[in-house]
This record gives sequence, structure tokens and C-alpha cells, in this order.
Amino acid sequence: MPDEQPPAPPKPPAPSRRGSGQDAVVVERKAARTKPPQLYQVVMLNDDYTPMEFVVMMLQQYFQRDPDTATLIMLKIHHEGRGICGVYTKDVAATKVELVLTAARREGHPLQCIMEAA
Ligand code: TYC
Repeated sequence: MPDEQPPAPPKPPAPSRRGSGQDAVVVERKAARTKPPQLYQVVMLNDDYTPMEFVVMMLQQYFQRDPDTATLIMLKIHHEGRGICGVYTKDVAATKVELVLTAARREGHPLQCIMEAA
């Protein structure tokens, strides 16, 4: 057949009023990838030798407590054996423990300060 035409290429789908969708960006909702950081409480322990004034000073200096709050926290530790100085992210809590222990040892006090997961 001399005037036979080659087969027509397939037609692209007819564009709808909202576009073909071929270059659309699909945004999938994903679970949030970041979790809030684990927090740690810095806890001071009671002992029989560290002066009350020194503990109050530590609470003001390193935990930003006003004098009345620092005194209340110190008395709580004195009566109950332990008390929370503050709650922080891991590195901040570890630094505060280190600063308190360094200051206490420099003054020859046996004050104990620890951090624990909040
Ligand atoms: N118990 C101490 C005293 O009577 C005072 C004190 C309070 C010590 C809190 C440590 O974490 C502490 N001098």
C-alpha cells in the first residue's frame, strides 16, 4: 500500500483544568524527626558538714535562685536528704554539677551534687 501512514504516536492525556499532574510536587506528611531533648535534674544531697550558707550561695550562684528560694531549697535538702536545684539539658546539668563540686572541694566541703534523668 503506497500511501499507508506510519502509526500515530500515542496522544498525551488531555490536560484537565487543574493541569496534567505530571510535574506536581507531592508533600507527604511525615512524623516530626526531632524529639525534645531528655532533661536532667540536678540534685544536691544533704551531709552533716557543709555549711548552710555555702549551699545557699551555690544555689544563688549556679542555679539563679533568689536568696529566699535558695534558703527554702537548702532547708528542704537539710530536712529531707535531697532536693532539686534545677532541670536542664544534659550538658548544662553536667556543667552545673561540675561547677558545684569544684567549688565545694576548693573550700574543703563534702557537698554531693548529682544529675538524674527527669
Ligand atoms: N546539713 C548541713 C548542715 O547542717 C547543711 C546542708 C544542707 C548540707 C544542704 C548539704 O546539700 C546540703 N550544716
